[in-house]
Amino acid sequence: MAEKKKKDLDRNRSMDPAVLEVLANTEGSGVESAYDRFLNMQPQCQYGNAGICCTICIQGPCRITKKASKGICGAPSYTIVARNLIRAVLGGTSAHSDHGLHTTLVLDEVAEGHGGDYGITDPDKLKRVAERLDINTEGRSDQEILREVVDLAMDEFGRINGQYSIWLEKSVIPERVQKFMECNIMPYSIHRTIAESMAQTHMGMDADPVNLVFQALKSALCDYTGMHIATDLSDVLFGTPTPVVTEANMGVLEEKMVNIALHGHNPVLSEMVVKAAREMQEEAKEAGAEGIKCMGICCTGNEVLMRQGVPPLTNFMSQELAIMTGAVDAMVVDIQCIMPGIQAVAECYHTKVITTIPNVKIPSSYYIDFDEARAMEKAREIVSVAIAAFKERDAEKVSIPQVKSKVVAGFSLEAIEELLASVNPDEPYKVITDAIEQGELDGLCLFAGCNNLKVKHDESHYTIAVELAKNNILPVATGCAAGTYAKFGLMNSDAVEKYAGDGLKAFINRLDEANKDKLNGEKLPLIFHMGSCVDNTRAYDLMTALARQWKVDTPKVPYAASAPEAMSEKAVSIGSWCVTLGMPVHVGIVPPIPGSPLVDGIALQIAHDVYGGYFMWEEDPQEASRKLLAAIRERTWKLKVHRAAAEKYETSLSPTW
Ligand code: NFS
Ligand code: SF4
Repeated sequence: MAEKKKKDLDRNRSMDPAVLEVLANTEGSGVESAYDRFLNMQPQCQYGNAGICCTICIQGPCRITKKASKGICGAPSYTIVARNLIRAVLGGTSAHSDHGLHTTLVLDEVAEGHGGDYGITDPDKLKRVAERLDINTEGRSDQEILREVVDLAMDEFGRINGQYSIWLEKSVIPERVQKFMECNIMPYSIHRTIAESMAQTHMGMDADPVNLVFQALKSALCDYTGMHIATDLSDVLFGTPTPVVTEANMGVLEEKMVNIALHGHNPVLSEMVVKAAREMQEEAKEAGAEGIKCMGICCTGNEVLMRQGVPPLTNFMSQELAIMTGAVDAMVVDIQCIMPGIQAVAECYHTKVITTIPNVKIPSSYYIDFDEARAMEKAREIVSVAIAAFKERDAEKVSIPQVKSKVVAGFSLEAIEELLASVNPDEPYKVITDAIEQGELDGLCLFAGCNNLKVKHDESHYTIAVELAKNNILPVATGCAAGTYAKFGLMNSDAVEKYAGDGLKAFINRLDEANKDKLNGEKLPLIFHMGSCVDNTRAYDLMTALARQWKVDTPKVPYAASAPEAMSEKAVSIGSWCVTLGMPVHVGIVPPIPGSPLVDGIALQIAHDVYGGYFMWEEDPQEASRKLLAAIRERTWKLKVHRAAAEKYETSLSPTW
């Protein structure tokens, strides 16, 4: 049998031993997960895969074939691919900015004095955000500052024209804003851009692929803005993350406790459930449990890990398998990346799936409308359902894989800055730029994104990060990529010993040494967990900080991004703004673009000429590591050459490379 065929038939498509154990335990039980459905779905449609299937009007679907080189309306492949691409970006932009809007609206209530159980947890962050946005903080109360910050945030969604996005302008370096203005992709606001982009892709509207791609990038900048608002305001509401220590993977499930899995993305709900669970330990004991344990899946898991030290249970691909351990009493979900399949799996066990948001319901699930005005009351109701479910648990069906690893997480940009400031209080980021100039580090890489069974679950995340760490690239991670590293023990100091190249090891050891009184005896991890997917903005802020330190535009900073197992529309929009903001971006699943060599060429090459960032598609993790290393090292090399020349001739850095 051809190698590919064998791979396609393998149900055990994961590198995670806990996942393999659950799959083995449930083999033949009839409980179906994504690992089975993926096989049922083969072979997948190659037209869709290449992006050349159009369903934008109901004359379609139109597929580009040898016989039919254009859609019925005459749209060629480049129009179809570009329109599909922009719609994927809009899916991501809408999802992220709706999340940001939700956070904004909660803070709007706080600003009006009706926050209920919500309040300003981090007034210092509020001031930092306000100052960044040029909002006066002198002599004003937190409440007054918050009012103005929230008003501006609301404006970022609804502004019609006359003023370009302020949140975007103030979060990136001026050179980038100038670039966006020159290319006419600087947005007024999120909602306006989403509407104009949807209009642009209606049947019989824009057919020009370049115009469409530029509009996709403008939409992606709105994605960035919505995410930045979400991160900034979540920090104000719940605190800016600082280092925390816990464990990850299915071994965190406790046989004798009420296990609540928090799944989704928005901390507005999960923070409250964590709080309620802490308060309701007695109720759980009355029900015969030893207590209540919360644990996270996907990005709501990352949010409560970063701020509350809640252990990550698993990442996207294996969300159903968590239930198949028989030990999850309730899976509480908010928004995004929630497989509808969890309900059918839960019905084979005692697990209650609790949906909580009006636009995220799953038939037959338990729905508790999470009304923010009564947040704690609702959170307690949710925890009560979990406690009641615990009593129904079937001990025969419980089988918890004893697999877990220690995790040190909580690296917001502020937390990283503090670590660096222990070495250089005046210029913290110089600690990184010096390490790169002196050859200790070769650069940085952000690992982000989802899981996707088109490659083996977790394998690409793992392989590429380890390979880059060996080659002295400082790794940071978010989202389900971070989930992989947490599960596999790459987010603790043992991994530094095992995998870091000599330079990276020396760098981390120096930070450890300078911070030894601050980390409660802990040591720093190999990979720095910067948070959920909206927190990719934290990772980009790090790039901005390095660009400011070097006084160069971001495309000159040796910092790449990689989404080895990308899956969602959100990953498409994040990848697009990373490119627009100047990063080389590796994607390990080829997105539906190559059906138009023209659009593919824009993504892979032309983008580089215009924005400095560009995409690289590469499924093979070893090959991807080589490409990422080459992309980062090229920048490091150029930067060094130009800095040496500027020093020698006593001139400023040439802006033209
Ligand atoms: Ni990002 Fe986080 Fe995970 Fe992918 Fe989904 S949870 S927001 S989209 S699957 S990383
Ligand atoms: Fe076909 Fe054109 Fe309609 Fe798309 S918009 S489905 S290509 S006729």
